[in-house]
Amino acid sequence: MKEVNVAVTGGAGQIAYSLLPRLISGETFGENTKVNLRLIEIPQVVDRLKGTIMELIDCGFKQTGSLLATVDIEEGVREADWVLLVGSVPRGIVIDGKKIEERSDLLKINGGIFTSQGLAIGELAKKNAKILVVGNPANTNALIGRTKSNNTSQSWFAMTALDANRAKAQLAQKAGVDIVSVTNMTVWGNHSPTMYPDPYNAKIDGIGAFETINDLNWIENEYLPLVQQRGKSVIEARGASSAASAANAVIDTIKAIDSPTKDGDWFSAAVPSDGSYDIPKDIIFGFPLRSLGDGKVEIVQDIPLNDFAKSKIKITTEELMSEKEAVKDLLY
Ligand code: NAX
Repeated sequence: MKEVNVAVTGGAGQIAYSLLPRLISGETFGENTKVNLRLIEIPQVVDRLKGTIMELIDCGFKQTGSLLATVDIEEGVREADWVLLVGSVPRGIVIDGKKIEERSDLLKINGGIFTSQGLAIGELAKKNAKILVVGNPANTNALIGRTKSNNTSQSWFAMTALDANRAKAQLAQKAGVDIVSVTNMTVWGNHSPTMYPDPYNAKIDGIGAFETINDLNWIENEYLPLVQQRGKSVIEARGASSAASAANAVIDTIKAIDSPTKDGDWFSAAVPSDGSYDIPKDIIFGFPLRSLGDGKVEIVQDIPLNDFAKSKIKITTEELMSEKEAVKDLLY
């Protein structure tokens, strides 16, 4: 069997609980790949991972390789093929007697975490390692981590696949079709409420979703908020943030990156901007992507953007630039 080394931070969190069994079941990396899992946590909760590891063993998957729990990021990411940065410090946590509510404070606290993680990944993970940032604020955490890694042979992504799946699901429901009929979904920009899930270039059974739905008011005034606020709606209904769907989106992203994209389609993730679509270089921006299946991922070019799209993309770009400004002390 082939082997793949996968490091996961936030291993004791709720997304990880849904994610980990699916990483070692053959579903994500294939039936004939053994998965060596390194779970990384903070000292306060690392002991809980012993229980998680017992459960992973008890799943009895033949693809399960070695299982390790550690507080040491360097041990966790050494020789990693994939690094899934799921852990982060949530909004509302109390640190040194102060409740962290402001996005700028959250950016700085997580910035510190992603600094040390980026350094370790750049130095110790494999040369062609792929890094997927899930922990929020995901795009800017990825910007910090990538900058600190100082290793451009590795590929950094921030996750927007959950937003894309939500965006597809809403279009499918509105059109009364199965979700697999919806293709070519792009989530432009930031994984935040400013994201722009693009209904003008998405397709339903190969035809423009906009034409099929034929309801401008719904598209521009109802659809976007539905997708942008879906995470909040899940929290209100469930009393906890999205976990199973977030784990599923991690798996979708890994598979989308690792296998060739179907002809004519694309997938969504945030990657370092190369200036495409006039997005400032190097910010981690949600683009339409195609995988060649050999580890290379390209930004799909020449997708038409109307004035509505341009105005939305401007808002999310400005937000990412202001996040970059807030952490500029960490970007060297
Ligand atoms: P949980 O709070 O359940 O778990 C987070 C875990 O990370 C905790 O166990 C914590 O101890 C750990 N952690 C914190 N700092 C760490 C560090 N320095 N090293 C290793 N582990 C560390 O959160 P969960 O619901 O699992 O969500 C994880 C992250 O995903 C959050 O930041 C959340 O906002 C983000 N999300 C991102 C999504 C996306 O689409 N990009 C969607 C879902 C989710 O909201």
